[in-house]
Amino acid sequence: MLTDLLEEGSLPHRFRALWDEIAPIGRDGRSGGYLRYALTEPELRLREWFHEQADRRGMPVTDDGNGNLFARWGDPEAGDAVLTGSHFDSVPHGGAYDGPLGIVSAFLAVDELRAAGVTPARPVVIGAFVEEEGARFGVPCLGSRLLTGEIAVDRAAGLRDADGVSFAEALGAGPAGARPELLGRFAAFVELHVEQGRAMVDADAPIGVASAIWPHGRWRFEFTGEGNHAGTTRMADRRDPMLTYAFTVLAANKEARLRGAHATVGRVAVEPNATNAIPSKVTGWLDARAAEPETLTGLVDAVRVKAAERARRDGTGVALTEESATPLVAFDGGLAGRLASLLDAPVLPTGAGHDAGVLAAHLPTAMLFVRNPTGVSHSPAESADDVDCAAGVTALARVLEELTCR
Ligand code: HGY
Ligand code: MN
Ligand code: MN
Ligand code: MN
Repeated sequence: MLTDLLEEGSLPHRFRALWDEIAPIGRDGRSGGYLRYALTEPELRLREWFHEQADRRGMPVTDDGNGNLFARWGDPEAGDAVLTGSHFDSVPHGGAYDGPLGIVSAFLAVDELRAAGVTPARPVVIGAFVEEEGARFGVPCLGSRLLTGEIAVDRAAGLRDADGVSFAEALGAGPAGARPELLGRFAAFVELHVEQGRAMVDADAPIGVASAIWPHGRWRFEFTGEGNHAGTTRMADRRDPMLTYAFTVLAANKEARLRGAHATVGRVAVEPNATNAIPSKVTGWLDARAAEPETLTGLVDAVRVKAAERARRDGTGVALTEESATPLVAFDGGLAGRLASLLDAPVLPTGAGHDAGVLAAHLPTAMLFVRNPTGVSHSPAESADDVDCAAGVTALARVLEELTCR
């Protein structure tokens, strides 16, 4: 076993031992990626694991009524808590580290502080946020948006997965929505996350601190045409939405490159989805991101205009709906600077969205990144070295001590 290769009792060894408890949960045998959709069997098992870890440490767990879990260490009356943690859910066939690394590291950081005899002057709370990826119900950071009141309860409750199951049904109750009395008891939030890129490799640093999250969003394009027989319909008589869709994907790619932005169409639905039928409808989801808000707006507008122009030419229809949008998140500069100097770590922006990006509008928030050797994420190939993960635990422990004991 790999664990035998690491020095017995060392932090990398302890990280690996705890990590191996969850590594098999939700892993797809064929792709090696993870199918940990919110509130489905694998993620529910991870929630049970969360309760077990908290129970083992005498940390009471509360659920905010939105599907977010919170485990507390320390006296709740001692003051506002320092929140840490992340999410369990994954994108389809996603990586092992995106999300769970922040939760496993938080439990180990509490262990490190206890072993050092630290008694926090204010509580430490470990959070597990529901549906961060939006892979099941379509809206990313659904749990943190509910907690902060950023999404209407009715809209969240009615979101449905591919099988038509609503979020409320999956949760087993209508989400509680905004919990200002709970949110108000947090003094700060620090999310540790595997880096989703190669900046730490390039900086030759195991740990980094986030400065900002690029503005980004998701837009649903619905292309409609005339379903017909693939074999008997002349090319000149067709109104084929697949053509308009394909052109729009190419346009998004070109417009993004022109602007130094990022555009991805990774999900498409075709009706009736038959090899020998011209589609009647093609739905494509655009994920667009850019360093500045005006660049993002310009990109989406350009793609919308190009799609409409092509639709006129193809005799098809096109409808565009914004499904979610996250503005530029500039993390608390004072906090980021304080943590960067504490950890002697570089500060860098990210194009990836996080629950920290939602909470940053409501309380002082920071992110710690753990080096990802290849930078690959949202893929079975996502990885992180145990030694770097252990460095992440140590960094998080130091940050929690800094924020709870001073
Ligand atoms: O999509 C994102 O940026 C994040 O990983 N959920
Ligand atoms: Mn992700
Ligand atoms: Mn994530
Ligand atoms: Mn996140």
